Amino acid sequence: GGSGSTGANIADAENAFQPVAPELTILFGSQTGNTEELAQQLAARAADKGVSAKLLDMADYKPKQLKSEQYLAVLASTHGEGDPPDNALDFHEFLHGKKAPKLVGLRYSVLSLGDSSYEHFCKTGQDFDSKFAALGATAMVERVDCDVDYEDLAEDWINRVLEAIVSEAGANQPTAASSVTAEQAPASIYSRKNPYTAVILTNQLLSGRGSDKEVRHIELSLEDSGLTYKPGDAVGVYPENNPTLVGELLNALGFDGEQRVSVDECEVSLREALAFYREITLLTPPLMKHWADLANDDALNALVADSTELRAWTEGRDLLDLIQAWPIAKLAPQELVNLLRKLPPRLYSISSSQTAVDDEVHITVAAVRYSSHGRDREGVASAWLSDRMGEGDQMRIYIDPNKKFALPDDSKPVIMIGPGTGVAPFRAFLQEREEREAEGENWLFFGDRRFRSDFLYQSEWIKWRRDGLLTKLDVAFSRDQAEKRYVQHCLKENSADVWAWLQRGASLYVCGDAEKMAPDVHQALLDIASEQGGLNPEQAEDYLRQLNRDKRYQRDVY
Ligand code: 2AM
Repeated sequence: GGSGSTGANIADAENAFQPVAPELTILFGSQTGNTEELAQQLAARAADKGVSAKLLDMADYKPKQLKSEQYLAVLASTHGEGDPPDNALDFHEFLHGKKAPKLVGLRYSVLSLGDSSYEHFCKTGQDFDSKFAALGATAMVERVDCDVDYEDLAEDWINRVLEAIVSEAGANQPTAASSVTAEQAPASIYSRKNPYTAVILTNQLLSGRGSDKEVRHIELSLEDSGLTYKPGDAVGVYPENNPTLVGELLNALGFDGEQRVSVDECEVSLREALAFYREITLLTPPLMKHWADLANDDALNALVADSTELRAWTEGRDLLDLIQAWPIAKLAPQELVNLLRKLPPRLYSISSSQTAVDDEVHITVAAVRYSSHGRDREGVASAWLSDRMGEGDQMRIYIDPNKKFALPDDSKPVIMIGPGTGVAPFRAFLQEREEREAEGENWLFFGDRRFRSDFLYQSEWIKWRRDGLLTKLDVAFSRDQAEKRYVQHCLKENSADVWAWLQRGASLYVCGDAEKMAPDVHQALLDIASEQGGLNPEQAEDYLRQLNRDKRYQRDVY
């Protein structure tokens, strides 16, 4: 070497006296990628602090290794009825099974992500935490449960975990970043924290005359943003609350909206805070409890003490209802702002392929409108995009990558199930496969209410069907006949073919409604596995679970 032998000897001597870097294993259980991103942040910061970090997807972790871990950080999100994300299922099951080892000596900490408006808020993280404790491990930092505005709490948890390790194991030289298996940072400077201001190029009605729905096709410019995306990724959108509703709120509070308040270390008017920065359309249990503390009213105290009653009352109501039902005398503007959650960005599955549309990104948005408790209500972002945003307007966005919903190799067949706006990512899939001249077969199952008004992107599917990119196209229009007909009925009518495609290595993709459609489609797939593959119910479940592990059964449901 050029530096000479003396230098090398000194370096060796120094190394000999250096303490061994503490070892931290970081596991993430993530459906949409938020916990994965936080896990990567932890890994990067660990390296800076001289902690040797190993970052792993829970699905790739051999749980038998648990016994030899020194420090363990677990980041997990919760879905649906308190369910773990798909990639956390096996690890979760292992820990709760008979083979889980004693973990005395292990130092761990859990970060859970969730949404406090759901009943089983952060349940997966809580499961891990209590299980580790029960197995004898010690929490180095107490578990933190994060709501949808998770950034600050998560950042604080990351700092405290690293401080705990460093103070216990002693300070160290920064370790090489190579100990981190995280993917390289994205090329763009724009992110969830620092969104890009995009211009709307197109905002047009996609659903036809006579539809009971209002679905729009929106094209945004990514010009000069450096943002890149893959089929299956989503766009995060920062919306604005309805200004009329904000006005009504200010009225009910007796404020003119000009009061200065601080949000995220910035000073804005109360009107701006309520319009852009705070959630005003959802009443979460934590908000209700804080409100009850301030209102000091017997009826409200009784309501928040009973979670079933509380859920029943808050369902379909918003902040204006709360203020009208239980006004708080002398509530200061800043106090009000502090009580409310941050207005979280909304995610929309991308309906274009960047290979095909270059510096554009397309989304497909259904306006959410309903009436409850005597007042018309709307979904914050979808109504804003439908009613108040037009061509030339600007909006703040970022790309939310989704590694859990990605095309397989070009040669592999894909079966896509996407009723309603769930079809969006499959337009991206087909655009991409067309550009790449991918030879793998493509089969789309689409469903919606009526053929005449709701066949979203009809001409594109027909063209692709005609030129052969789309090998098969099956549609279910639920309200065109007396009996309801759904995508799962199409699937079952095609049992033999679906099974044959799976035998040939096809991957299954499901996008759309999580509450009813996805479980019904799952059941149809189980039935097909039983009927065509001769599997009993348990084997059929195992079969789908294995497909999921092999990344051949991927869902983007919400
Ligand atoms: P419906 O509204 O007529 O009941 C897109 O929203 C399509 O999904 C609509 O045709 C809707 O039908 C249908 N849908 C409703 N519930 C469903 C379910 N459980 N499984 C599959 N599709 C469903």
